[in-house]
Amino acid sequence: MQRTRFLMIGGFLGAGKTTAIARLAQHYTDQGLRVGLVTNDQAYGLVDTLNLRAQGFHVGEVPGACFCCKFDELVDTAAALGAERQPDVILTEPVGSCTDLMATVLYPLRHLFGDRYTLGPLAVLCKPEHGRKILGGGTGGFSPQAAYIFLKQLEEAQLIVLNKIDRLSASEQTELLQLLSDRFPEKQIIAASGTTGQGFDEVILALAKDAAGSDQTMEVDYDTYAEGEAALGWLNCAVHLSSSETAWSLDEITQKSVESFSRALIAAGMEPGHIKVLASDGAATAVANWVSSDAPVELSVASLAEVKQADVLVNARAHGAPEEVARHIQQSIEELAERFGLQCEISSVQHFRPGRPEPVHRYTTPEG
Ligand SMILES: Nc1nc2c(ncn2[C@@H]2O[C@H](COP(=O)(O)OP(=O)(O)O)[C@@H](O)[C@H]2O)c(=O)[nH]1
Ligand SMILES: [Mg+2]
Repeated sequence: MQRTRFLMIGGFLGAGKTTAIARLAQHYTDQGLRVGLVTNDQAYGLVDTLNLRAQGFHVGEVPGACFCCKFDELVDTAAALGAERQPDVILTEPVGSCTDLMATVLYPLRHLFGDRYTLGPLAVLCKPEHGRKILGGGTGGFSPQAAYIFLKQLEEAQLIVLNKIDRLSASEQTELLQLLSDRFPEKQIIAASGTTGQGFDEVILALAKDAAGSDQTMEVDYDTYAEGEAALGWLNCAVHLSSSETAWSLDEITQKSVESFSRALIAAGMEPGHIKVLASDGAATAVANWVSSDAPVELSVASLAEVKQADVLVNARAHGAPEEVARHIQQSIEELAERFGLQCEISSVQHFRPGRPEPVHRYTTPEG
């Protein structure tokens, strides 16, 4: 049996993983390969899954906890992608607050399911918005424990991709590359943009190589890791917006909703990891994102649709208490709806701090 290439693209919340995975999936599809994707999050009702499916990809999801805590579900979800025909490539996106993926997912996968999968190098995207501050010795507006996770993700990478270079000046790019190579002198580092495709030829070449071997897995202080995750508030909810008379721009409302969240969270001093909203009337889809207090809100998928109703999915991860994240976001969406004369029904609200990671497997060497 031909084995499936298993690739994992990690990186912090909002680093550009979903965008990069969509680009890579399109590349492999254009090569005539069959591609499957797996998304992952601590919550249920994932913007990423719907976003990638709306782009026509074959997507499975592992919601409710990180891959390491749901290893068996990851294996089952990857297998289910091959129910009709085995994929040539599976691209996986771990939740952006997760680290220690070599020891808890990739080594166990190779050891236990090496007959099914060949592993590419673990690629980790460096998010420039927080990278400059955290690599420079700060915490980027997060707790020191959350900054610890950011750095551990890069430390275990077999390939580092400095992402979003299209929005960096030449001097910012040079500074970030220097900070990365000073800290990780042994690693391959590629400057790229998931949006424009710059640098992706090099990323694709690197992903085609075998994963570099190492004798030991990275040391991780699980108390610090757990505190870092618990310092983040998670909010997912579904909202139905409707109007009885006039149609409205789905893109404008999607963008404005994230802008209103950003104003509320900035006023409350809560740094965003990633705030994302996907809105759909069933036919057209719009997605807007906000990834850092000093970055603008972006409409990453435009629908160009005028609608009278839409289902809106909100996934918010920010530094602070989950009840506060939930309160600010619910209040903002209600105010926005009122301002635009829309009816607003909020449902499926979940808010929580991620629990302590309890990996199913943790290998201390590649073999066990
Ligand atoms: N300018 C720019 N924006 C990007 C790039 N990659 C992702 N983004 C934006 O960053 C935000 C978060 O991207 P996403 O792929 O959802 O990040 P994830 O949380 O790591 O999956 C979205 O607004 C994307 O459009 C990039 O290379 N350049
Ligand atoms: Mg994502």
